[in-house]
Amino acid sequence: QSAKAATKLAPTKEDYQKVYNRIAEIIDDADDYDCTVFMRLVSLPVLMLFLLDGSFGPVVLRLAWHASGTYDKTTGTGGSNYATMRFEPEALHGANAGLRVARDLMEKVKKEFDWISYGDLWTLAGVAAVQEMAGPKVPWRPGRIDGFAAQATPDGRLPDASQGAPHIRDIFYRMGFDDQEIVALCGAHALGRCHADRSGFDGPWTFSPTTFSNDFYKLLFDEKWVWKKWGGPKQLEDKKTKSLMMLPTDYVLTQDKSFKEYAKAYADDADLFFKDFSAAFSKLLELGVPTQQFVSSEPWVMQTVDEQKS
Ligand code: CCH
Repeated sequence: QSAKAATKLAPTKEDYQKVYNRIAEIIDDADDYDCTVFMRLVSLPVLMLFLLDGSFGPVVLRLAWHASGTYDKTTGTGGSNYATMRFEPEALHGANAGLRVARDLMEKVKKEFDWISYGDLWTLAGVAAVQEMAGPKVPWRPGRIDGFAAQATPDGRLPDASQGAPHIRDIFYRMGFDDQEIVALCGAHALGRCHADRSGFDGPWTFSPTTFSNDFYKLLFDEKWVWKKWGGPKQLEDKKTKSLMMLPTDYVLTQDKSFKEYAKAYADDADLFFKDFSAAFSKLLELGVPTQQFVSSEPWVMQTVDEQKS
């Protein structure tokens, strides 16, 4: 009895690896998933979305980012600690449109591993999404606690894609990032796509939206980008195939002198991008978490599903 209670109090790295594995299963193998369980877990429209997007990885990664990117270093509020996106009105903030899909998927994991906090679960899911989609290892450690609705953050802390360099700097400097880290983080747009019914924007950034790569930067420089003629918000499309998109904030990475220098370096060197993305993303996921809450002094490196097979 007491040994069991002790395990419950202090889950080990192996326990978190089990959670990681379950997340990986859900984001990668939905088509292998027992359909009846799956249908109870998500609705038919969500299942359709999976089939369209090919993976839940990108939307789960976006959940981890939006749960963390509310941090304000001046007041010490926001960030991943309290998982306040569970509460309204934060859940309904425009920037979080569509993330219900990801939160509902994670709810299934939470039911199976009820000892994990939502903040740890969502950030670990971001790590699993990056690693399972062939990205770099992202050091991560648990320790976030569940908070209350009163700790939810005001609207407007996440970036607005229709704006320019001053806005991006305002938002990311507030979190404590510099230009290099901003550019590295935005490379996550190699993954996933915009959904007209969520953000108003439409389309993927790359031809391989379920594989982590530096293609986002390569395409930014290699393709000719023109404003898309359509009724939706201002976005760019590649002149050649018209099948890819860039947000105004993405395009700014090639226009602003300081951003451009880093974007070019990442277009030329995938290893450098992987290294810098890993460091910046790991930092992002810890924003707002008091150091003494972490269970380990050093972040852990979780194993991919493939590594565990060999
Ligand atoms: Fe992002 N992002 N993002 N983004 N994002 C969108 C989708 C994804 C901005 C705007 C948007 C980061 C930075 C920024 C992902 C990861 C990151 C969408 C479309 C918009 C709009 C949402 C939709 O319609 O579904 C802006 C603006 C910025 C910075 O200025 C950062 C940082 C990260 C992660 C580290 C991922 C992944 C997606 C794809 C989601 C999906 O469902 O496919």
